[in-house]
Amino acid sequence: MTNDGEIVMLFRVALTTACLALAVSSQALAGTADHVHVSQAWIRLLPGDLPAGAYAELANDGDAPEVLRQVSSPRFRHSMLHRSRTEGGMSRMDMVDELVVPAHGRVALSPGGFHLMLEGPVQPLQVGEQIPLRFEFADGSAVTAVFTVRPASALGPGD
Ligand SMILES: [Cu+2]
Repeated sequence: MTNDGEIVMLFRVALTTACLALAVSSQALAGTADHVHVSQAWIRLLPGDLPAGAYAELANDGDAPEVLRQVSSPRFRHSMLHRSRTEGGMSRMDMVDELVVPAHGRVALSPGGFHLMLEGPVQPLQVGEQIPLRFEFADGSAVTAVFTVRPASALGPGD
């Protein structure tokens, strides 16, 4: 004897399970940017209310380019992507909308080039502190890296 109600019920359970699996896998896709590795990460602490520059090396070991769209930190009210350039002997900075980390390539955030500009610290920073910065990419993935606070005289991550 067939029980139609039971079959419908089983079908519903299967459908719910399929939906759950789909939700979980899309969440995994939008999760950690596993292909992007951040190293040599440091922040140059400037006196007073001056914004701090943040520098690092981004490496992408994936087969597709990763497009950096946004950076944020719980320690700063504003985090921006900038690019320095020299124009008529003057150093200038432009806002940048995105930064492409090529497939199997790397990009340096460095003084004088692409860099992050951190403004409005929630509380004063101390040299030696470790500050988390979250990098968000166009595909919805993100990666958090820890930056070491270095003095204004620092030239690199550990000079
Ligand atoms: Cu800047």
